[in-house]
Parts: sequence; C-alpha cells; structure tokens
Amino acid sequence: EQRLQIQRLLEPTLIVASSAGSDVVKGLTQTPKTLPPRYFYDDRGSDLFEQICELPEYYLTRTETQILQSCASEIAAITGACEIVELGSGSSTKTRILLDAYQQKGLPLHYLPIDVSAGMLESSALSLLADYPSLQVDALAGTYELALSQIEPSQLPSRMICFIGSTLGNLNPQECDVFLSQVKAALQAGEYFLLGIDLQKPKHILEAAYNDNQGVTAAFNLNMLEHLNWRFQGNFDTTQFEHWAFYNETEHQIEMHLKSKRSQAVELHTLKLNVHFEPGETIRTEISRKFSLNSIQQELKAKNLVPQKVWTDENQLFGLLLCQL
Ligand code: AVJ
Repeated sequence: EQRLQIQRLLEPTLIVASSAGSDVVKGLTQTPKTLPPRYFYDDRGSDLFEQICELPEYYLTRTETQILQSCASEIAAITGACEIVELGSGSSTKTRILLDAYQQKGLPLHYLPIDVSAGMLESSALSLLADYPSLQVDALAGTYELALSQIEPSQLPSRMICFIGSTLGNLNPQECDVFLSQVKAALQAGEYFLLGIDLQKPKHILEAAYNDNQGVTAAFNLNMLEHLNWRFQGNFDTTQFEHWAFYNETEHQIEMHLKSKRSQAVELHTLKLNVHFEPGETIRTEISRKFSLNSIQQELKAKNLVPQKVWTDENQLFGLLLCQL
C-alpha cells in the first residue's frame, strides 16, 4: 500500500504562477518597492527560517508549540477522525504534536501538507512516515490558493485546515479576506479551520524578535536578494543593502525592509528588468501583522468560520483558534 504521494501543482521547486517573475517586476517597479515574502524560502532561506524559530528573541514558535502541546488532545477530541490539511507546512515540526494526539486516541492519520517548496515537502514527509507507521501523506507542492482550489473532499469523516505559525500575518487585510474565503470553499459544513496568530504586544518585544542579536533575521532578509539573483540572473550586491525591521503601530504590523546603502542600479537579466535605488530607498519584503483576539474572532465569525475554542499562553503572546464552518 502506498503511503506517500507528492503532487506538484507547480514546477519546478517553486511558484510557477509567478516564476515568470511578474510579481517581482510589479513589486520592484512600484513606489514604494515591495517583494512577495514567499521569495524568502529557497533552500537557504528555509534553513535560516528554521534557525530563526530557535532564537531566544523569536518567541513565536516556542510559544505556539507550548500552546499546541497543551491543547492538541482537546482538538483531536473535538474534531474526531479528520484529514489534517496544513498550509505552509515547512518542516512539519509542530504538526507532530497534533499527529501524536490523534494517534493516542486511535484516530486514523491522514496528512495533506501544502508548501511552495517541493524539496521541503519530500524530506519532511519521509521523516514523518518513518515515525508514524499508520500515517498516509498526500502532499501538494504549490501556493495555498492553487492547492485550496484543487483539493478533493475529505476521505475521512471530517477535515481540519491548519494555518499555524502566524503566516496569516503576511497577508494584508484584503488578501486575508480573499484567503479566508478560499479556506471556506475548501471545507464542508461542520469541518474545521485551525489558525495560529501572533498577538499585539509592546513594540520592544516585537522589534527584538525581528532584529535578533546573532543577525539571523538580517541574513534571512538579505538572502531574498541572493534568491532573486539565482532565479532571475540578477546582480544584487547584498553588501550594499541592509536589514531594517520595525513595528508600525498604526497598522499593527512588523515591516521588514531592505535598505539601499547608496545610489545603485540592479539588473534582473531574465526579467529584462533594470531597477534604480536612491540612497536609503527600501524594498519592503514582508509585513507580519499582529492581531487582537477579539477582532480576529469577529472577522472569522463574519466569514462563517465560527471560533469554537481559543487558546493562548500565560503571557498572551500568541493565539490558537479552532473554528468550524
Ligand atoms: C513565517 C511569516 C510567521 O512573520 O514572523 C520571521 C516570518 N520573518 N522572521 C513571521 C519571519 C522574519 C514569520 N512568518
């Protein structure tokens, strides 16, 4: 019996809808300049992100892990037998906590990870299969949008779409709205949506998390330029840009930028794109929105994704919501 299937919705390792690079052209020709955060995650970027998750200043992963550990068994009890769909599964480290809980209850283990990195999907799926003898994995390599529109109805009595790690924070309010509609469309009435979000908190805690002492976040941010150089035959000189991250208190979001140290021109050959930078001009590479539990619950309810249970840690740093359609 075959326990692993990996379907590539997009070719080759990343994002074809955009590997034409039209999103890069669009972002770099507008003012202010922006780039989509998914370009962080080439092999080195995924590796750096794993390192970020271990940093003392980056409380997000650690805190969400603690919350999951304390509520996973309750989640499994509520949903019963269900297919676990995970958007942006990455290394699937936190997912193991959920799988353990379902396994302990003797529930079937059916996991559908979705990620833009096919390499990451394959290695994490192989490692999971080795550790969970009854697990079935159906992986999809592609963007959330595409994957959500293509998954078939659940083979188990229910389905839970998991979007943990506060990746929702990368979407602006309008994108968030569209995304939640896509989640809803992939669920049947009575099925579940598990959402992990970073919460609003004092500026100094947030800014430390995105400006770590060891400079891993800076390397992660700058690596996006190396990724673009590789993907589009570019000539970004990473020594001529610097990492800049701050909390925008009006928008309740961390913004990560790359700031040009001088006047310079950069070419992305295969995109036939020449970009000019003024000294101090920035490219915004990421927004990371910080939520209030009240307003996100309102928003979910308005979308008919009704929060059934909300968990947080003792310091209210992070929130986990189990919603039902
Ligand atoms: C993966 C989007 C949740 O916003 O905290 C970590 C990415 N960026 N450090 C976040 C990230 C800089 C992360 N998310």
